[in-house]
Amino acid sequence: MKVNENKIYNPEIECMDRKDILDIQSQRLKETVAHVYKNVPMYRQRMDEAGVKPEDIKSVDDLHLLPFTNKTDLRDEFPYGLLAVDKSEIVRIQGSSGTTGKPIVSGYTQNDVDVWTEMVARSLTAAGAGKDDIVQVTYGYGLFTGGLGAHQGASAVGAMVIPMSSGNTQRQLMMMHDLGATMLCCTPSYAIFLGESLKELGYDPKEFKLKSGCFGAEPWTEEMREKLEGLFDINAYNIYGLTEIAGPGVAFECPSKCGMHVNEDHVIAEIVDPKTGEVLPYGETGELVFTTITKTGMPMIRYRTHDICTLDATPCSCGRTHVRMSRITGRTDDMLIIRGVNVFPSQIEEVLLRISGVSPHYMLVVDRVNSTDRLEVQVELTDEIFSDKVSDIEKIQNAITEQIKSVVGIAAKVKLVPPKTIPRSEGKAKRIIDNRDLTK
Ligand code: DLL
Repeated sequence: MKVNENKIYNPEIECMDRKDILDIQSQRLKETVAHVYKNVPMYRQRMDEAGVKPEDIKSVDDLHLLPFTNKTDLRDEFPYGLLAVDKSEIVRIQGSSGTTGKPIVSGYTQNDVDVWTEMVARSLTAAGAGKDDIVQVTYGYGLFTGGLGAHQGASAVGAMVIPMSSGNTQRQLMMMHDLGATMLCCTPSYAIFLGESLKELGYDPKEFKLKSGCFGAEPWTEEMREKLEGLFDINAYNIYGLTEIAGPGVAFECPSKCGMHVNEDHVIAEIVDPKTGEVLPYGETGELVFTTITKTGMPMIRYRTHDICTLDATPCSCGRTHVRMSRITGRTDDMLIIRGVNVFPSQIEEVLLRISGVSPHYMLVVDRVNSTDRLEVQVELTDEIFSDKVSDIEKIQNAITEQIKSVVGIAAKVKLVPPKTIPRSEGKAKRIIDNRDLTK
């Protein structure tokens, strides 16, 4: 594996004394709270209901007084209700799939794009990128933050960017080989697929110049890291983020590979008990909650990510002082991430309700085959259709497959099953069988 010499993009900030980080956070938190209270009706109303005024927030220690924000708030206020500035100040919209057909969107001012770019630049630098590097961006470009986010960060470090976007494995490998890409940015599962396709397509791994990769947008494991590092002879780093907060780069791994440093001068991370909302001490497992403290367009106050992890503020051997978050080990809601795409069972349900001949009883079965996620949607036929011609049933199958592709954005295998064969549950319906092991 190639050596990574631990370059730091912004050492003054990234290696700052923890006391100074907390001072910066306190100052910026106060400004952000005043900004949203003045400009966003939802935040003002929530704070009024909770009996908290902006003046009550004197430091990070008072953060817990503020009410939480949820994905449903973004949906309810879609698309512009949470903007804290005039729409004319917004220079970009990015999004991800929401709990219904509507995406979750976030508006960015130029300041927000710049802050996000700096976060990704820090991440790519930690993974070894610099001016001499050639960064192949294989995250999707578009509303999804992966492509443009990685692109901006790579440009900021002065690297040469190959803006491939996702898909077309043969072409990805050809460009990587011919242009001599030194860094790959994509989902870990697709990276493994690329690595495995390499030999099948007759390439010799030694002919590639790749030295590292920044992989994220979906949960992955140490086992997958080992596999990736072996396939390409690279260092594989984890990068985390979410649209609501910025995109990739909210947290990133350094060469020590022991947790992801959260960019604490831009966001405050907390871990809370998912049931009670009580703040938990560092080291305990719970739900990750973020508050943005430099975002101006659509600031997020105590945003519940639903991602489960731990935080660690002990010193890191790389010299960076920002708190580290562990790998994501699960979700507190029913969101699945399949090949980097966020999928909610309610989206599938929405599709099924529109198609006649099928019942609303379904099961999502997720497997990881050769490191690639596969989704099978089992759907019950109604009694009336079950006795119909095979060609009619095929039509239904195709319609569901197409609709899932268009609404959810991923290809799923649809399996139609006879009436009353999907187990009924007495309480909350069990809709997901996830056979992937994300704990290792
Ligand atoms: O996935 C942003 C991103 C792009 C991150 C490229 C890293 C690389 P969303 O589409 O809004 O944004 O999905 C956010 O994805 O709440 C996590 O559940 C999951 N996620 C993102 N990164 C990781 C990671 C992008 N490294 C949701 N490990 C988050 C585990 C991740 N889960």
